[in-house]
Amino acid sequence: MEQYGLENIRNLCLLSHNGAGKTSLSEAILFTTKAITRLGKADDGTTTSDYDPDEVKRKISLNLTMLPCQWKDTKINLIDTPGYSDFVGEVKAAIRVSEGAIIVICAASGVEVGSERVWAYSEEANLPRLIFVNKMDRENADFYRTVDELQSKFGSRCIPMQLPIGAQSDFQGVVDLLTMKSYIGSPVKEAEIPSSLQTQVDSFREKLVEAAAEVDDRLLEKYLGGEELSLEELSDGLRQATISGKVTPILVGSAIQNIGIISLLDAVYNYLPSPKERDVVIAGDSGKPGTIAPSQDAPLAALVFKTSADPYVGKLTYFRVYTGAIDSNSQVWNATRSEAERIGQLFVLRGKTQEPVSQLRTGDIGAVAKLGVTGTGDTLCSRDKPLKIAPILFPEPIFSQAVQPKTKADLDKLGTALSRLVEEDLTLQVRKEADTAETILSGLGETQLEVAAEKMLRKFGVNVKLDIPKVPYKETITAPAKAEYKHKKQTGGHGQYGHVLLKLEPLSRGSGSEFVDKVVGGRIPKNYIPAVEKGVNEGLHEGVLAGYPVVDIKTTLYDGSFHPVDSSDICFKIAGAQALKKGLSQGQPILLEPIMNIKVTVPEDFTGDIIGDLNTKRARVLGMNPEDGTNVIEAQVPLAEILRYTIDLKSITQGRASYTATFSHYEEAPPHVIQKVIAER
Ligand SMILES: Nc1nc2c(ncn2[C@@H]2O[C@H](COP(=O)(O)OP(=O)(O)O)[C@@H](O)[C@H]2O)c(=O)[nH]1
Ligand SMILES: [Mg+2]
Repeated sequence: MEQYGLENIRNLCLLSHNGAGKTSLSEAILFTTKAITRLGKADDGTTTSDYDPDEVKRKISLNLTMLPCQWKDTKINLIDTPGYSDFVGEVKAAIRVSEGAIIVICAASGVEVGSERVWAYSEEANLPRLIFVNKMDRENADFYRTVDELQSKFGSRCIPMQLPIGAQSDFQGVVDLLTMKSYIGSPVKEAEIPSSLQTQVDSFREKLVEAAAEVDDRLLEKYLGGEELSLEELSDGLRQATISGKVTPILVGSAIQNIGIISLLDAVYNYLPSPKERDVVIAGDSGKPGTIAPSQDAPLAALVFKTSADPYVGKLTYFRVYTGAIDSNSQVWNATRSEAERIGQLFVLRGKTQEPVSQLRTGDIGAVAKLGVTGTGDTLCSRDKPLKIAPILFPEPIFSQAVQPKTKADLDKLGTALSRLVEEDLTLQVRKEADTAETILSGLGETQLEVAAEKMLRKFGVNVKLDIPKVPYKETITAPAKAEYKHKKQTGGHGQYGHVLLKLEPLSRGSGSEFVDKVVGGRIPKNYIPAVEKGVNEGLHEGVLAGYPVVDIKTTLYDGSFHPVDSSDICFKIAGAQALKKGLSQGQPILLEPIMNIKVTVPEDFTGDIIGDLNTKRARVLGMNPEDGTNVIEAQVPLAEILRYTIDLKSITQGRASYTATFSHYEEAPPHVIQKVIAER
């Protein structure tokens, strides 16, 4: 097995809007580097990357996929990622373990919202990147329009280092502005620069040379002095500029036609950093982050960035080594959980293929099966020198569905299946809603939850239906009321007798419920009082309006009577519950609904549309804070109105907005809502 030095590794993720061609490009890269011998097609579900049955079925990527290959003397750990916003958890994990990224842009569709999003993520992560303008062969492909759009959205640092030769059905190849050579066709042939392109080539080369010279004073001086810079100097300058983020080189090609791939690989090789050039961010002592240098000689530190669960293969743990090395059949220390972990056979994954390896060294990425305690985000290290690598920050769930098992057998296996899913995808969360007795699965969007449900069936044989969650309404009274109930029965032997008088009073919102015993003179013996309270409390579980729990109420037991032989706990419990029911009906009951605080972050142009939509949702807008180009709208809105808000927001803004919601308080529901809820009950 070949081992790669730190300088000879590139951990590289492909990022973009869904459909720009990442998966097709990853396939072309594997083919060009001879990691595979047949070029699969995304549309046929035959790519190395989209091997998962759910991906094949939907013809989109749902998971990050490791696709290592070799270019020259360097190992490229290529990571394909999904473009849908529902799956950003995978994108975040891929970015976290990469030193560089290729942002793929469709030459016909331009810079779409998903690409703006991943651009922002790579900015956050300080990730050097290249832009690949793909699909130059497509109808409507326009390189120069795309470059203008890139520069207006991401700034003038986006600079072409190639120009296309021809476009659409006439797309033939690329001109490299650094080497000043043309490469056409597939397999690629070197050619003359077409004379028709000369003016453009000269003008774009000028800009590239200037940008490459600017990062280095010595080069700049030479350049300003009118001296010609050598290819090596230019290349060095461009490398520095790219790694420092001052320049993002734009390359061009067609994944489907396998054009521009060699130049792209050369650019990855020449201009993107190796693991050696990035310090490792660790969670230092006392929680303060620090950095350490990546080193092969240091003790082991590896970050787990993905866990996949398979009922047959078992659990597969993906990790990246940041310092030291990890060996097959060894023992390591999980610093996150403070537990030892046995490592079996190590693998390098390429799509679904697992290649066994004996060791993985600094900078490299691999996987291991069947770990015991380890989960995504954990650090594996040496017990003598424990440390924690800064964990991956995943977004909080914003969309929830109720999970309903179809049969009793499905119900029995539901818990296990759900905990596996949540282990695999840290953007999913499961909880039991006590008030509605529903199991709630939350995530980032509808597609993600649908895929999760399909996975449960396919992998764990659990059949579920997803539904909009019930709103946990509550009930209360608005007027004081008195109620009396006498439970009296004469059957055969000795009878039943319990008699109570209750006073009910409304309490302020958020007070809960209170029970007070004001019985005097032993009119109900002390030992029966707890039974009355129990009856009242049970009665409070189901209100008289629509069966929702009753809150914010004070119940006073002030009188009653008993029978020396026929009275019992159970009789007083029944009397308490029944008296409460009568009292609730007389207390002008109302329905309370949960109100949420929401914060919507939206581009300024959409502010009006968002406010308009919120107004149709019975929202109270509390404030607006403009922040360079975006607006943060704060509002209170009933939960019932925003159960599908992610979907609404996406359609209003084409995915340009995001929001968070937290519970605020309960509030009286308006009459039309009460009527609807009662009718549904
Ligand atoms: N014409 C053309 N189509 C492409 C090219 N690259 C990808 N596609 C098509 O674009 C669609 C989405 O491709 P895919 O690789 O799945 O995109 P991803 O979502 O970014 O992974 C598929 O129908 C591909 O066949 C290209 O270079 N030229
Ligand atoms: Mg894809």
